[in-house]
Amino acid sequence: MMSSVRKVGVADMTTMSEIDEIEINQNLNIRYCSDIIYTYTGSILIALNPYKTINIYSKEHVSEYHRCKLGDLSPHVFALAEAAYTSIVEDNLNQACVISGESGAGKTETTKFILQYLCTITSNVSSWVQQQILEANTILEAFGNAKTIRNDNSSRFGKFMQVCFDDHNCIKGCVIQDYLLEQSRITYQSEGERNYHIMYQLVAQGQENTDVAKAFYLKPPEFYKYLNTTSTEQINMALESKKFDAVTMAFTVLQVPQFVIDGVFKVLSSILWLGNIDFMDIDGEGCDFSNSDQEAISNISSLLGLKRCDLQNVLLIRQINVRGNITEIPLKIKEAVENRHAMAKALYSKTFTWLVTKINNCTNPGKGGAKFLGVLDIFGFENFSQNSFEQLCINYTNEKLHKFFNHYVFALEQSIYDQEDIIFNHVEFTDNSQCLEIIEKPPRCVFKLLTEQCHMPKGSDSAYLNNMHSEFEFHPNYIKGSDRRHWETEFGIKHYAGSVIYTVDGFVKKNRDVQQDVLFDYMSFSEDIFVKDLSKFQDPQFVNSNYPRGSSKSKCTVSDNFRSQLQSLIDVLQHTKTWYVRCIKPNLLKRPNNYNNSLVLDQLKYLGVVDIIRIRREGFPIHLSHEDFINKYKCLMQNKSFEYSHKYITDIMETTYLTNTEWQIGKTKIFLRSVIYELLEDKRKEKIYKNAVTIQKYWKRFY
Ligand code: AD9
Ligand code: MG
Repeated sequence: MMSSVRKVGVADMTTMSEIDEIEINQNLNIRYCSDIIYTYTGSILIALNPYKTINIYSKEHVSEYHRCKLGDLSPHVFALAEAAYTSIVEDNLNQACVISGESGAGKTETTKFILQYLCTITSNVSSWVQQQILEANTILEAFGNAKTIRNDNSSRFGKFMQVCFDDHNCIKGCVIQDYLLEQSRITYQSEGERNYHIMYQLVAQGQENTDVAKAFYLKPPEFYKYLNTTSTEQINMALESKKFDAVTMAFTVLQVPQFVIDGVFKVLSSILWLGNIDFMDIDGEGCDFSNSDQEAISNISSLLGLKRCDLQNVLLIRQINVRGNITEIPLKIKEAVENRHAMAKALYSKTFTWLVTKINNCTNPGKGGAKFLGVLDIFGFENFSQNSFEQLCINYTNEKLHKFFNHYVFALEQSIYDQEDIIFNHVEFTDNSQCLEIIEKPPRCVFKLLTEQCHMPKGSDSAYLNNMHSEFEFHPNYIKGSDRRHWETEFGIKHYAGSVIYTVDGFVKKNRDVQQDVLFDYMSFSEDIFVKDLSKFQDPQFVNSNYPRGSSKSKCTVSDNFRSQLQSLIDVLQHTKTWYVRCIKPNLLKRPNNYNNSLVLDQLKYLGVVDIIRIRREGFPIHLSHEDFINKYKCLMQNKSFEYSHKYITDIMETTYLTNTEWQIGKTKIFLRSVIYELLEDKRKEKIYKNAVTIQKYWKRFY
C-alpha cells in the first residue's frame, strides 16, 4: 500500500498532513513522473501539461466518468465536467469552469476536453448542435491562434463559451464572448513567432490549388511582409492546406454560404497585400506608391470591390472634418505606413468579431432562459522583460479573477465549517482590492487617466505618465519605474502575483480604438456583398449611443470596453456555481517528461494554490471522518474498548494534553490543526514501533 502511494502520490492534496508548497510540488512531480497529470486540491483541479499524448480521453474514458461522483475515480477533467453537469441537472444551477494558467499551460486543450465530454454524454439527441459547437472552435483557433515562443498554438484572445441546455438537459446551443484579440500580430511578429494560423493556411491552399490562387490573388508565403517567413522554420504547405480544408468544412457546418466564405478570404488576402505596399516620400510633405505597388493596389481594390481612386485616397490622404467642412491633408510617409498597418488591423479585427457574431447567430440557443455551463479560457498573468498596454489589460483580468477566486476559496472553507457546525474565527487572505482600485476605480485610476489622455487631441504617453506619477506616487501598489533613470518612460504596479514594470510607449495609441471610418465608408459601396456587410457591422455590445456620432467622446476606448466586458463576466460568474482548473506548465521547452521545480512553484503561487493551502492552515487543515479518526488513533487508548462516540474522540485528544482550540468535532468530521495532528501521529508511530519491537522479541525467543 505504502509503495503504491509513494508511486502515484496523493490524489487530493487537501488530505495531506504536510501541506506546504514544497510538499505540494513534490507530490505533483511524483504524479507527473507516472504520467498522472491531474490532481485535486479539494474540488479545484490542477492539470499539468504532459506535452505528449496520454490515452485518457477516449470515449471509454468518457463513459467511465459519466455518472461518477467527483473523487470516486482518479482526478480528471472529465470528473469536473461531470460534476458541473450533474449540478445543472440536480441543482438546476448555472455553472462556470474557470481555467487559468500561463501561456502554454494547457487551458485551450482543457476547454476542448470539457466540450468533448459534454458533447459526448449528451450526443444521442441533437448531434448537429454539438458538431457546430466543436467546429466553432476550429474556426476560432484558425483565426485567433498563432505560434508564439511560448506556445505553438497560442490563443491570442480570451473566450467565455456558454454551453446552453434545454429542459431535458440536452445541449441546446452555445454563446461565445471573446476578449481582446491581439492586433499587433497582424502586422508584426517577433523573432520565432507567426501571424494568425489562417493566413498561412490560405496561402498554402493557394500553392496547392491554382484556382484558389487566382481567385484570391495569392502568392507564395515568402512574398508577404506580414508573414515573417524568414525567421520561422519552413512552412509545411501540405499540412496547412489540410487545415484550410478543415476550416472551410467548419464554415459549412456553421451554414456560412460559399460567397461569404470567399468574402472572408478576400479580406484576408487584401490584408496581406496591404502589408506589401511601399510608400515613396514626396518632398517631406506627402507620399505616393512606388511603381512596384501598382499590382498591390489593383489587387486590393479588386479583392475588396473598391474603386481604385477610393483606395488610393484612403491610403494617401487624411480627411479632417472641421465643423462640417472636409479638409484633405496628404499623409507623410511615416503616417501613411502607420495608417496602412491600422487599416490591416481594423480589417482583421472586424472580421474576427464578425465571425464570433456569425457563430453566435448560428449556435444561438433561441429564446427562453436556458441553463448553461460556461467555460472561461483566458490569458494568464504576464510579466515579460518589456510590458505594454496588452500586459496591463491581461494582468488586470487576473487581478479581477483572483479577487473572485479568493472569495470563492474562502467561502468554500467557511461553508464546510458552517455545515459541520464548528466554531471558527475568520481567516484573512491576501486581499488585492487596493491593487484593483488603483487600476479601475473612478474617478482617478490608471485606466481613467489613460482614457482622459486619449480624449485630448494632443494626448501623449509622456503626459499620461506625468499624471500617473503625480497622482499615485504614494500609493502602496504604485512604482515610479524600475529605477530613477526610467521614471520618464515607465511605471509599475505591485500585482498580487508580483510587481510588473510597464513601458508607457504606445499606451495612448493602443487605447484609442482603431477607427478606420473612411475605409469602412468606402467599403459600404463595395461590389462584394460580404465586404459591404462587414463595413456596416458593429459589435453589438459596444454601440455607444450616449454621444453624437463623430464626437471624440463617442469613441469608447479599448480599456473602457474591456473593463465593462470584464465586469459583465464577473457578474455572470457571481451567479454560477464555479469550478476551477489551474493549468501548470512543467517546463519552458515544450517537452514531455521534464519537470522544472522552481517554474512550477512560481505558478502554484500565482494560481492561488499556495493561498488555498495557507487558508486551510490558518483554519483546521486536517479533516478526517469520525470513523477514520477513531480507527487510526484507537491504538493510543490501549486499556479501553473503543466505541464510536464523541466521548471516545475527546479521550483520544486528551492524551496529547493540548487544549480544544487545536481541534473541533464536527457533525461528520474531525477538524485538526497541524500541531495536534503531528503529536497524534508521533504517538501513533511510536506505538506501532513499540508493538513491532515487542513482536520481534517474542519471535526471537523461538528462533
Ligand atoms: V495560451 O495562453 O493560449 O498561449 P494554453 O491555451 O494554456 O496557452 P494550450 O492548451 O494551447 O495552452 O496547450 C499548449 C500545448 O500543450 C498544446 O498545443 C498541446 O500540444 C499541449 N497540451 C496541453 N494540454 C495537453 C494534454 N492534456 N495532453 C496532451 C497537451 N498535450
Ligand atoms: Mg490557449
